[in-house]
This record gives sequence, C-alpha cells and structure tokens, in this order.
Amino acid sequence: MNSMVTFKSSYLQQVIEMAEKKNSNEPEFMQAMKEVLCSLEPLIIKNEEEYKRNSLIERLIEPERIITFRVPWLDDKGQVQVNRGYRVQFNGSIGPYKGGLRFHPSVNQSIMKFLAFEQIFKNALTGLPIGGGKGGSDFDPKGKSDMEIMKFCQSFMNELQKHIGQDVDVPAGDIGVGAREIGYLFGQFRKIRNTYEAGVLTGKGIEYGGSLARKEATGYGLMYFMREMLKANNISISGKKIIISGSGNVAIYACEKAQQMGANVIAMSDSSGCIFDENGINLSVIKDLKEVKRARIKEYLNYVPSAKYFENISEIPSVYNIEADIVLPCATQNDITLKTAKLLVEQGVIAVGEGANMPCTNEAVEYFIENKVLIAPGKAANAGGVATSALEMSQNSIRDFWTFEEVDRKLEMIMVNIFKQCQNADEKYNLGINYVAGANIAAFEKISKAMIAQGII
Ligand code: NDP
Ligand code: 2IT
Repeated sequence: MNSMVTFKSSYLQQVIEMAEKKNSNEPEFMQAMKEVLCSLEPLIIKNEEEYKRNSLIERLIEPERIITFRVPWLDDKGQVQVNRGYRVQFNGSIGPYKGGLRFHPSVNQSIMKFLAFEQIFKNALTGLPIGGGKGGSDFDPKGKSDMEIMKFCQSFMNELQKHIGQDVDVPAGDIGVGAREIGYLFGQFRKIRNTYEAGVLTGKGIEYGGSLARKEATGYGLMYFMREMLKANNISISGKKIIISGSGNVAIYACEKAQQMGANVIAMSDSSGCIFDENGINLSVIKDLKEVKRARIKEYLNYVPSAKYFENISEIPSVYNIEADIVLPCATQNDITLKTAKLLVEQGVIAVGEGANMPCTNEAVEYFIENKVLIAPGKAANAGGVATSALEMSQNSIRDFWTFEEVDRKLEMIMVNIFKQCQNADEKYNLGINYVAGANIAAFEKISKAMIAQGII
C-alpha cells in the first residue's frame, strides 16, 4: 500500500523523507499525502524556489491543530465505556474548517489525518469558502440502542463544543454519523452554549436548520460528475451496468440518481457481503433495510427472493466479482487494491467513481489509468456532500430555506464546474486523461495562493 516514491525535485524528496520519519505509524495519511505530492510534482518544480523558501509543502502536510479527547459514556447495563474522540483542523486558509465526523471502530489518528488532508483539496474544488477538517471516534454504533447512541453523542459534544463554531469549525456526518447522530450532537451543543447557532453543524434535520437535498447530495453529486466525465469521453450512462460497494448514505443516493439516469444498478454491499439482483436493485427495499431497520443487506433476499447473496470470503470483496461497466466504491478506504483493480479490468470495467474517500489504493489507481479506465477521484467526485453542507451554512446565515430543486440545481452546477476544473488541469498539464492528478492540481493552485497570501502562519 505504501511503496517508496522518489521525486525528481530534490525539495520534494527532502519533504517526503522528513514526512516518512515523522508519520511512520500513519500509513493511510502517508498514502493520501504521497498520492497528492506525486501529482503536484510538475507544478512544484515550476515554483520550487518560492515554495522552498516558504516551506509551503511542509506547512501543507502539517495539520494546524489536532484535538484528541476522552469520551466516557454509560451503556444500557450501567457500565461506563470510554472511547477516544478526535478533531483534526488541518487547513483553514480558505474558510472555517469543514468536514465530517466518523464513528467506526477502525478510527485512529492516521485515518483522521488522511480524511482531513483530502478534505482541504475537496473543499477547495467546491469553489465555496470552506477549509479542511475531519473528526470522529473509535466508537462502534453497530448494535447500540438509541439511548446509548444519544449518550455517546452528548458526551462527545461536551468536549467538541469547545473547539467548533459556525465561523470556526463546522462538522457534519460521515461513516456511522447520519441525521440521528447530528440531531443529538446539535441538541447538546445548543444546551451547553445556550444559543441557536444553526450553522455549527450540517446535515441537520430539515425541521431545524437542515437543507433539502443534503441527504442526497454526495450520491447525486457523484453521478453528476460521472455523467460529465463520461460525456467528455463520448460515453452515455444510459443502459450501463453498475455495481456499488456499500449501502449507506452515499451508496443509496448514488444508486437513486444512477437509476434516474437510466443505468441498471445490479449489486450493492455492506461489510459482510453483497446482493446481486440482475433485474436491477429495488432501492426502496434497501432504504427500508438500511435507513429504517439498520439491518444487514443479506435481508434483501427476504423481500426479493430471486436475488442472490454472496458473503465476503476472500481479500477481494464479493461485490467486485460481479461484472459491470461502471464501479462505484461507496464504502470505505482501500476497498479496491491492485488485485481487485486487475480483476475489474479483466471484467471490462470502463469507469470507476469514487464515492468513498480513497477507496482505491494508489497502485490500483495507477493500474486503472494505465489501462485507460476513467477514474472520477473522490476529492472531486464526492465533493457534492460537503458543497451542499456549505449551501446549508449559507441558508443558516441568511435565515432562509431553499427548495429541493434550488439546492439540487446549485449542486449540479457545482459538480459540472468541478469536473471542468479537473479537465482543464488535465489539459493544461498534458496529463493524458488523468482526472486524479487534475483534481489535485486544480485544488492546490487555489490552496497554495491562499496560504502564500496569508504569510507564514
Ligand atoms: P454510512 O455509514 O452511511 O455507510 C457506510 C457503508 O460502507 C455501509 O454500507 C458499510 O457497511 C460499508 N462498509 C464496508 N466496509 C466498511 C468498513 N470497513 N468501514 C466502514 N464502512 C464499511 O457512510 P457514508 O455512506 O456516509 O460514507 C461512505 C463513504 O463515503 C466513506 O468513505 C465516507 O468518508 C465517504 N463520504 C461520505 C460523505 C457523506 O456526505 N456522507 C461525503 C463524501 C464522502 P456496514 O454497515 O456493514 O459497516
Ligand atoms: O467526506 C466528506 O466530504 C463528508 N463526509 C462530508 C463533509 C461535510 O462537511 O459535509
């Protein structure tokens, strides 16, 4: 996952060697950083003197602030449980730190830093004034009662509230954090602060400051980006076979928009296995299982007996064994390794859309590009969620509430514009259809200017 990279630029080489030493126990962060630095090299070489004098790259890869804290809470048996909370405030040069909260047992500092680092670039691409941050906890929401979830969220907010604010840092959801959790977090923030600061969190319920279309935004945005990318390469989405890994927020609304665009989504998954429904996934069954019942995807078979279920048994998640034209990894990081990428290429995949953050390893991305598979990189393709969060913040600031169509139209325009930025950078730097590098370069052009303008801080 983390092979050594060597740079032509001696400055970059020096930076990466220093970073390897400092972050040797953070593989996901190193992976995300290397991917970005590799694609920025042509641009860095051009401005090497200035960046070196400013230590720009050293500052770019060092978070402005990391907060870790104890989260004690009482479970239903009366036992005190203790988890670890995080907030990484990585870069605030473009706006208040902005990024989701992840509740999952795998959460650690490396994962928090990789997510916050990528968020800087993603948020820059949206064109909206938001900096990069991320947070979460190693708390496992699976199997917890509603009361336990509430108690955990309240304890988490008791500490987090010291570090956030509508102009300071604005968290939202991510894996394991949806509307229910945001509601409990917002309630506790309001109680402690005694103020109705709606813009302090996004992904709120529409009854109390949330935005229409935020729930749908990441998945819809992914498909708007995919449509633009395919269009630029003279391919239409209609009639294409699609497989989606994951069945959470991003996966569900990617599926919904894909179906609206006339594609045939034939498989979805969770961390246990996947369902294969040749006739096309019945999304209302998935929504009921995942959004209401919080059940396993296997139960789809109770409603659609003609479908098949394949458990994950090897290092390749079962969903990727199903042949499709378009693959949408919408679950978690490093879901698609080189081995899986090879299988997908063999099966004739034409495009991969990263709904999740860093779902493909760097080696998998390289392999796809070498084999002319179009890749919609997560930093660009899943930016619709955070962009719509910023639209939620705007509505909160002006105390307004926009219609679904209004927000969806803005989201679509933002995604079209993000694709254009990737395409323009790809052309400007002669990358030969590499939107991954295109996204990194386009974002860095903006971030580097903002950082340099604000001096050495
Ligand atoms: P959810 O919690 O709603 O869903 C996560 C899905 O991924 C579930 O189906 C889950 O299955 C599956 N999964 C499979 N393996 C893992 C694993 N090892 N760790 C965690 N989940 C796993 O999360 P989201 O849909 O919100 O997020 C999915 C991805 O999209 C993440 O990478 C997130 O960072 C990214 N993202 C989310 C945005 C948002 O607005 N929500 C915006 C941009 C990116 P199971 O239930 O079995 O755990
Ligand atoms: O990864 C992401 O962009 C998110 N989880 C959404 C962040 C947000 O602030 O809406």
